[in-house]
Parts: sequence; structure tokens; C-alpha cells
Amino acid sequence: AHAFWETQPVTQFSAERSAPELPEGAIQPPQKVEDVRQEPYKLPSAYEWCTCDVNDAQEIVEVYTLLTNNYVEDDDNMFRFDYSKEFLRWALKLPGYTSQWHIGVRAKTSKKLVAFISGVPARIRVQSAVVRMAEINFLCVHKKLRSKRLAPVLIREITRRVHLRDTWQAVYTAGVVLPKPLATCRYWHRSLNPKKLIDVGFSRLARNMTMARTIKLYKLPEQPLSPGIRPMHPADVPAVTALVTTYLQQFAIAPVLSEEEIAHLLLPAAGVVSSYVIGGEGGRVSDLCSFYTLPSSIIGNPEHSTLKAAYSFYNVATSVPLEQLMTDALILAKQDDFDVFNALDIQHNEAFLKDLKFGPGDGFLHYYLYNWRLNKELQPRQVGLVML
Ligand code: MYA
Ligand code: JJ1
Repeated sequence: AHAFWETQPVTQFSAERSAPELPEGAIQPPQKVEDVRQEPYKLPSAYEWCTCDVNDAQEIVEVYTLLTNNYVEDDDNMFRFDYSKEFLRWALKLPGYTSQWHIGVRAKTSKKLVAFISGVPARIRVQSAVVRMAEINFLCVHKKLRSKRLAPVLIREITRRVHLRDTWQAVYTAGVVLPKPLATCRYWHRSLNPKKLIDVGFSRLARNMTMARTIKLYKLPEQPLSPGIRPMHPADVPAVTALVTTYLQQFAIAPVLSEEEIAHLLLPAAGVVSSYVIGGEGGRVSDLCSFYTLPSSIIGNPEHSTLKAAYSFYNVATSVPLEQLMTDALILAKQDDFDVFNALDIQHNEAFLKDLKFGPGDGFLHYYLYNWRLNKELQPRQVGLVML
């Protein structure tokens, strides 16, 4: 059923390879870098490989345009992720990144970009092992080139280029089921602008509810509840790194983040990422909440062209209840004109989702590891890693 994935070092669905007596860890031993295949994989003759320079103003527009027109949609094809250029640059330029892992496919004659896949370096702790990995994201094949087995070629090529950097494992997420999810998580949604969400078909008026009652139900205070909550500053990086590091230790899978990575991922960037802290003036930061900006195009709506969504990122509460901290995240997102606040049921999110009036979405996110085996599927609450 999976002609490609059956050939890859991933946990298979079949009983044989998921037998619990097999050891946890690498499925295949690392090769020698000098033994890694030197030639790129073969593409159909009308296409050629390119590396995309995300620092180049024109090349980032090409990646943006491919994704904005061809990337992930919901099950009913009503919404499509619309990652901004600034966001893509941020997500692809993580400390230690290489443009060798920002891989495009162009049509030879027109030079049009028709496919893309990316990787960024990360250290991921899986239970007690800290493993150097590539985080793979933004796999996309133009709609007109679908079902021609181009995706396996892109995956093989990025695998080769990751191997050339002496890296033998990867982590990725997808909305589709592949062999074999490490964890299956659900999206939850908190309406901030219920009228627009209903108008565009993102949500529906509940039975026995009027629009006026719905608007009242989702109303939030104008100002955050926690005195002193403020945007994170560069001076907070060491304290936030310490806070996040301790927090992430409790999960079965989580990133190990350096100060440099925390600075890159969490320092506020307009239209990309928002982070707020409590405490820290000369002392230690006690709490952190953060979310990233990922709008979706609304497909074929004459009134509204985009849905402005905030996605929960890393949140740590120590001086206030988590529910209060996340209420502040909702208030701050509302102040910034977001229409909806999205979160997965990972981390400690289950503890506040229902009380803060999030509702379950129709989308799931499956987490996967390449060339790393675990004996047991994880519960969403054991997942600490957020992929962009
Ligand atoms: S997840 C987001 C993926 N992107 C989208 O969903 C955007 C919209 N869709 C598309 O652009 C295309 O439909 C894609 C497939 C490109 C997804 N992950 O070329 P095909 C398998 C992995 O004929 P197309 C993200 O970015 C499928 O099961 N495999 O199909 C993380 C089948 O294999 P098999 C997928 O529809 C990506 C084969 O591809 C996915 O034209 C992580 C069919 O190929 C998927 N999301 O193109 C990638 N969807 O026959 C893996 C389909 O076996 C990284 N397929 O069932 C692995 C680690 C690599 C590094 C390792 C280093 C050590
Ligand atoms: O956004 C999603 N679903 C929405 C819209 C559904 C439209 C019809 N299909 C949804 N809305 C209900 C909200 C409602 C608000 C009030 C309270 C009750 C709930 O459920 C879904 C997630 O739920 N999104 C997707 O399906 C997009 C794809 C998700 C997979 C992402 C893969 C990422 C890959 C790369 O890393």
C-alpha cells in the first residue's frame, strides 16, 4: 500500500517490524559520509534541481508563491496555509541552517519553481537520547504535477543531503497517515472573531445560539489579567532558555534549545512570532507564553481573502495558573487582530482547552521520526515539540 515508505527506515505498520522485542533507537546504523551517494537523484527529464537562497528577495518570493498556491489545505479545500515570506525566512534560517537543505525543483525550459522541500538542523531528545536531526517541512509539489511520484524523489534527495552532513535521523509532521505515527494529535480552535469565522465557514453557529449570544460567549477582557506581562526582550534570552529547558524535560519528545535558538525562535518578530514574559526585570523570568502567525487563504470567498490565525508555541507557567497565562495569550492575540487561536492537544494544553472555550477541529497532526524506532506510540500530552 506504501510502495515508497515500505522501502524506508521508518517503523512499519506490519506486526513483524513493530515487534516490541526490537531495540529502541536507530533502525539503520550511520554510514560513512564518504560512502554517501555523490550524485543527486534523477528527476523526470523536463525538471532540474536547485537550491533556494531564502536571503534572495526573488527566490523567497518564488518559494512563497509555490506554497501560497499549492501547500496544505483542510479536508474540504476551504482554507490553505499562507505562510508569509518573512515567516518562511525565519523558519528556514534557524541557527546552523544550510541552503543545501532548501531544495527546489524547476521546469528546465521556463525555470518555474514547481516543487520544494526543506530541512533545518535540530537537536531532539527522544526519551533519554539526544539525537541530531533534520526537521523536515514545507514539502510541496505543484497541483499540476501531483501523483507522478515526485514526492519520493524529493524525500530521497533531502535524505542524501542530510546524510552528507553526517545526520542520520529526521523528524516531521503531516496531516496524512504514513508509516507510522509516533503520536497523533488534534487541532483545537478558540474563536476570537466569531462572526468572521462563521461568515467564511470556518465555524458554525451552534444550535440554539444567535450571532449576538455567540459573540458574547467568546468576548475577552480588553487587557491581560497578569500584571506586568510584557513582550520578551533580548535580555530575557538566558532566563527564558533556562525556563524552557526545565519545562521541556518532562516530555518524551522535545527539542533541546540553545540560547541562540531560543533567541531566534522566541524574540518577537512582527507578523511572525509573539512572545510575552512575566518577571525578569533583573531577575528570573517566571512565565512565558508565545504564538506564531500563520494565516490561511480563504478559497473563493468574495468578502474575506485571509483568516488570521495564531498558533500556540511554547508556554510555561510558574507564577500564575496556566489557564490565566493562556487567557492572556488569547487577549494579546485578540488585541493584535487575530481571528482564531489554534493549539494542538500536546504539552499541557489539555488542561486549559475546554475551560478556555477551544473546540476540537477536524484536522489532525501526526508526528513521525525517520530512522528512529520507539516501542510505544506516545500520547499527545507526552509531545513537547512544536513544528512550524
Ligand atoms: S507535511 C506537508 C506536505 N505538503 C502538503 O500536504 C502540501 C500539499 N500536497 C502536496 O504538495 C503533495 O500532495 C505532496 C505529495 C508533495 C505532499 N509526507 O509525488 P507523489 C507519499 C511524506 O505521487 P503527490 C511536510 O512537509 C505518499 O504516501 N510522504 O504524491 C513534511 C506516497 O508514498 P507511498 C508523503 O501527492 C514532509 C508518495 O508520497 C506525504 O504528488 C515530510 C506519493 O508521491 C507527506 N506529507 O505529492 C517528508 N504525502 O506510495 C518525509 C504523500 O509509500 C521526510 N506522501 O504511500 C522524511 C525524512 C527525510 C530526511 C531523512 C534524513 C535522515
Ligand atoms: O483548520 C482546521 N479546521 C477548521 C476548519 C474546517 C473547515 C472545514 N473543513 C475547523 N473549524 C472548526 C472550528 C470551531 C471553532 C469553534 C469551536 C468548535 C470548533 O475545524 C483544520 C484543523 O482542525 N486544519 C486543517 O485541516 C489544515 C491541515 C492540518 C494538517 C497540517 C499539516 C502540517 C504539515 C507540515 O508540518
